[in-house]
Amino acid sequence: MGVLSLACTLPVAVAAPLKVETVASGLEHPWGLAFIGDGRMLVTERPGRMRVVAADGTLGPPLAGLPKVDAERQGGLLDVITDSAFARNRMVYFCFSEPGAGGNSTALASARLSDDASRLENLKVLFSQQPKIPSKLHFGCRIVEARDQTLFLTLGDRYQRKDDAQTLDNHHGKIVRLRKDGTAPHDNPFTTRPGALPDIWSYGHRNLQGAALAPDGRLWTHEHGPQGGDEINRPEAGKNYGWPVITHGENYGGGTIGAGLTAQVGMEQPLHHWVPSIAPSGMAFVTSDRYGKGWQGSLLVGSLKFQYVVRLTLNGTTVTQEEKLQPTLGSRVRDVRQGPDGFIYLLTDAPNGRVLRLVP
Ligand SMILES: [Ca+2]
Repeated sequence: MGVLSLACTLPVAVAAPLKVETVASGLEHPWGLAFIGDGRMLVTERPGRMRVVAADGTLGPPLAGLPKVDAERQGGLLDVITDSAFARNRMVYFCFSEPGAGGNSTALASARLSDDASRLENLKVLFSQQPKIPSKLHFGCRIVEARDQTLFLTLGDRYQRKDDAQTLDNHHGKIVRLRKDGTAPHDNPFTTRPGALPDIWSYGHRNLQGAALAPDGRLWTHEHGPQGGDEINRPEAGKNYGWPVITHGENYGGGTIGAGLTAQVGMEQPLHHWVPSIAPSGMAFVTSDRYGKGWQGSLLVGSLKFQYVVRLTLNGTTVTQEEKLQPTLGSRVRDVRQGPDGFIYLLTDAPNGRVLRLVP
């Protein structure tokens, strides 16, 4: 299989041949995928549905008990994860664009999957991004459970409010860290700063549609740049990731953003960036041995724009090699997950979206 490196400064990798299996189809713009045991998975569909997909690919009916979502453009029902103790408590967390006074914003909810897996019970909205504004763009919306059982939620800048990403009195362009009841942990970085929202973990982000916990337990994310400048970051407590003051991208159609800076004191550089943009969505670390030793510890990132998956080889926080796994999958990649069986699963973003499995 021919494989090209995207960044000419990195070595070109040779990918092992991969077979792409279709596990399920008929999903309308699926966005998030979570495994619930016995080969079954929960899949969200952006218009506002969540279903159980059986191991053989059979789609269950839409689950009852979901909240109303504002499903226009990029908004709708987005990510879903299971609780680390799902086998015991059947709890799930999901995020969505929540309608309300002023427009909409990203919200995080918890619920229990009923014993017969037909509905969500005891729905609680744990968190709503503030403020709500009339925008159909940049919801962010990936959820990661950390090892201390707090939840990270990524929040987009909502496009027209990008300058908000630099101030701490709002949730635009932020990552927040929450307890499972929605409250802010006392050891969050800004809990004692006057005027700052206590749930903020990091700021200066644009639109984060990928987040994953590394094998060492650290949070990694990626975010869409404007035109060019998609980034990989390892967001740390209280740090400023620069948007929109610094970026390796430019305005759509050309022209600098702000002063056109790519670096500034007090702002973090990305660990990796892409020019041109790949439009990243979905992210997973490979920990299984299904793909051989060379893949273990790699970071996989889906590309909406180029319809492939990128595998990044890491040495600590340094990206040492980049390869694209499939020349093209024929569809935009929305989510990337490693299943409990060790295989990599993808969601494709399409009116007839699919669950795919990569098999060596
Ligand atoms: Ca940045």
